[in-house]
Amino acid sequence: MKKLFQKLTASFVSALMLCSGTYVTTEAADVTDSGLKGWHIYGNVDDNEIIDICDAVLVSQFMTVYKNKHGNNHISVEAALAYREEALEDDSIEYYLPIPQAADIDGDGYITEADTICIQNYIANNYDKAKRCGQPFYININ
Ligand SMILES: [Ca+2]
Ligand SMILES: [Ca+2]
Repeated sequence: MKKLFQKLTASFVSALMLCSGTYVTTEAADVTDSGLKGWHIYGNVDDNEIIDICDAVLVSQFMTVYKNKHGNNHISVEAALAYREEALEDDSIEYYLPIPQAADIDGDGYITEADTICIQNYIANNYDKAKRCGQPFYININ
């Protein structure tokens, strides 16, 4: 188990290199206020076609940036939504979650390291430890 975690961590770190700069895609940039409404998939936080390591990296980077700005990384989904609104108004904010609700995979109302671990488990086919990752959900707001 420890070995698996180390392996996951190692691949996660190398994915940091792979994903940095690529997560801010036109798809993500096109997400507008109304882009929240509709079906989404837990874990697919950047709202592209797949759940991959880039989603976990984006959540981690968002948590780091949020902590630097606000002094804590106990980020509620509501706080991430507010930050998203801010980011859509301010082009200088690079790291935000296009679909914040999709990042709260364990359903505790907060976006934490535990959620990124769920994504990593999902990618590694450890579905029993992936919580809601991969499950669809509907956002009924404008
Ligand atoms: Ca994705
Ligand atoms: Ca959570």
